[in-house]
Amino acid sequence: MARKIIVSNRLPVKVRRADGTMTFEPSEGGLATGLGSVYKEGENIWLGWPGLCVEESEEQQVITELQKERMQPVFLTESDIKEYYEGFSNETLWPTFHYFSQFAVYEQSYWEAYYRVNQKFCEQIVKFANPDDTIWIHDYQLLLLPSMVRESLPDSTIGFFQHIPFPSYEVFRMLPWRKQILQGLLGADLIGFHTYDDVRHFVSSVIHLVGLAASHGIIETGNRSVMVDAFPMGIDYDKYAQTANSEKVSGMVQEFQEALRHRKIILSIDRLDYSKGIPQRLRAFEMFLKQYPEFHEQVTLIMIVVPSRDQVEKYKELKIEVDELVGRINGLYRTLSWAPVQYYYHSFPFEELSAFYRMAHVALVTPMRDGMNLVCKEYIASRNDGTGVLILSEMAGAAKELSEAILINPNDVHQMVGALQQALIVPEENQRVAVASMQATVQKYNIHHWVNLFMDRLTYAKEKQNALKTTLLKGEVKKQLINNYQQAQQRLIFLDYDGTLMPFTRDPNKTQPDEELLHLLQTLAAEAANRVVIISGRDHKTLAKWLGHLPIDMIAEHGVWLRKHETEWRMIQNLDNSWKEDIRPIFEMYVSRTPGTLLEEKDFALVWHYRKVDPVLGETRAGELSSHLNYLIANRNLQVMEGDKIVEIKNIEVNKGIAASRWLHQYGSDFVLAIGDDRTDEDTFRVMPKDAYTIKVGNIRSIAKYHVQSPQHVRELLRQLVNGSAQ
Ligand code: GDG
Repeated sequence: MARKIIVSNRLPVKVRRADGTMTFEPSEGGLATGLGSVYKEGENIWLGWPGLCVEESEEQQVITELQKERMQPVFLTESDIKEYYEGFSNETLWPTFHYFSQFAVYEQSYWEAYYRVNQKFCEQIVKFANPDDTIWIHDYQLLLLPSMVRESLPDSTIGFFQHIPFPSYEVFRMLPWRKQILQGLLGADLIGFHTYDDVRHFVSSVIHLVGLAASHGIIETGNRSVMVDAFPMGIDYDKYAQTANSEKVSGMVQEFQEALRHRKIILSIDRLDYSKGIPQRLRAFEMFLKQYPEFHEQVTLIMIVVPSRDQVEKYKELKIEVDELVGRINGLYRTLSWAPVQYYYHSFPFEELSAFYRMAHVALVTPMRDGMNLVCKEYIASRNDGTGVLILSEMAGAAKELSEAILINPNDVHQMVGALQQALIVPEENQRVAVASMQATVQKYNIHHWVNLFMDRLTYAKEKQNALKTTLLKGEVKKQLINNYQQAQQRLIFLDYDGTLMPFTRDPNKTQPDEELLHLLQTLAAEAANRVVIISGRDHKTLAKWLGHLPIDMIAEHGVWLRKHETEWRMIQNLDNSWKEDIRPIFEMYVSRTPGTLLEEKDFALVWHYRKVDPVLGETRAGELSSHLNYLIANRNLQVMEGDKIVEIKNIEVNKGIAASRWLHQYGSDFVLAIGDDRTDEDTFRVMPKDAYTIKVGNIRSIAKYHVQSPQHVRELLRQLVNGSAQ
């Protein structure tokens, strides 16, 4: 039976070692709760690092204990943790992805460790997974894992979710290992982020850095399509709402309020991290106290900072800065009976946290960047009396959903001061309206909703992929093809040129055939039973120059020009090309507006090539040009086509299918093979007899029966036909 495997850097468990014995305690984070419904069922498991470097002699005990909770450990050494986790994950990726590139460390040994540890995870997965399992990988520590797993388990269903932001392409491109990272992720079937902005940034990076095409959240990788979408993560709403209502928490609220003399509470909770904007928040509070002395002794800022990554230099510096700021504010404003900032540098048990949420009049959540931020959602869920004010940074993913909060820019200290003042005087009635609306959102889009939504979309992505898939030409099918070839008396072989026999180059004029290809075509065509037809969109003069000396037939310009090798070139019919005079200036205008593009003029077609320009600009202009042309060609016998980085206009009677049919009618054959990569080759495939072998290059979406990955694979197949062996 297909299983589900959750993979994350940390397992949801706290393993501790005291006096030589180890203790195991499940950790009750939101993700663990949400995914509980997934990994605790059937044979499913959660795989990750247990959070402790264990001796080899202890490993078996850890495995046995964790297996009871359906977890499988990946053991990491101290140097793995130092270089992969603290190093590459937290000193390279974390700052870059949170727009703190100036803090990013580019260290080759960190990258190597990151690669090595991702491989360790992969080895563990492969040990436990079956080929058709569903694997859900989490977060930025494991960006290379999807492709590594894909290589070992090509048919598995792989989902990936990133919990932190994906930065704009302009920031992401600064990483020396940017391309490997994107390629690592593209092994997944579904890639999820918290917000649509993250999706956009990721897709744009893929388009620019990997050179793949994407539309409507689908990236075409050649042999698979990868879905990318936004899945804003939620919290375990009921747990927060119920705990806030519990007697124990009510008792705590009363006790704490008395201790704080019933002052208004502003609450701030984060892990120690520069992305959370803690110093900026303190400065805003300091300015607020300065500007609004009437609030002195009236409000207390409870600031909880949970220790985190304290081995990393930047975090040590941040800790010192926060300590100093708190000291300064309290030093300036405190009185005998009032400390403006109640600062805690430790974490609290869950119920005390709930009490803080319940008693806070204002939650001050002002990260500089945050993938989502769950603290603000937990605050909203805990407001059991329906009051409360949320001040929320627009740089947090949560701001997209909680638009009734007071949204601020954390770089604008004056705006934050204004928001604090406003929050403290908002009438209760207005508070209730905003809180009710936000509660409805947080309740509906809770953690269970998030898990189900992601899993459903993952199933859908895989189904869609399978439905469109042509079969990869390999193994038995390939042997059969070669067999049929060998037994045939008369063979007809249609081969497209660019993208099929030759890989694309940035300059279409530089794709002349290499020696190997010429030799291969020569050998193939020399066999008496073979008729080899090159069927291309190129102009006939170029084809004649490059391939004219070979004993092959040629169809040029999608079927305008035909040449049987025994005869001269001739045109398919009397076509009109007077339209070119009207249309050429439009193409010229696009060339003049878009440096790097060029106009190719064929006898009965005009082509605009944009392979060398920024891919997004190219697509945009191509769309403009196509609609411009489509408007002009109404009632004319012309057709506009968007191909691989080209826009082409040509006579409608011309297509590769019509041309290929002539050969099919004229030459009887008991073996027909057609190979092509382009949209225009679909016309060829369409007219082929039922028992023909039709092969698409580089993409699985096609009406062809089979696909191969690249021109290299086409050549390999042709070589095997010539040599009569399947490898
Ligand atoms: C990453 C992304 C994204 C905090 N103090 C205590 C305590 N906490 C709990 C909170 C909350 C969690 O820690 C913090 O979650 P956040 O979402 O706010 O932030 P990150 O840790 O940075 O998480 C973030 C998240 O992943 C999920 O995708 O939202 O953007 O950076 O649940 O309640 N819990 C207890 N005591 C504390 O003192 N018990």
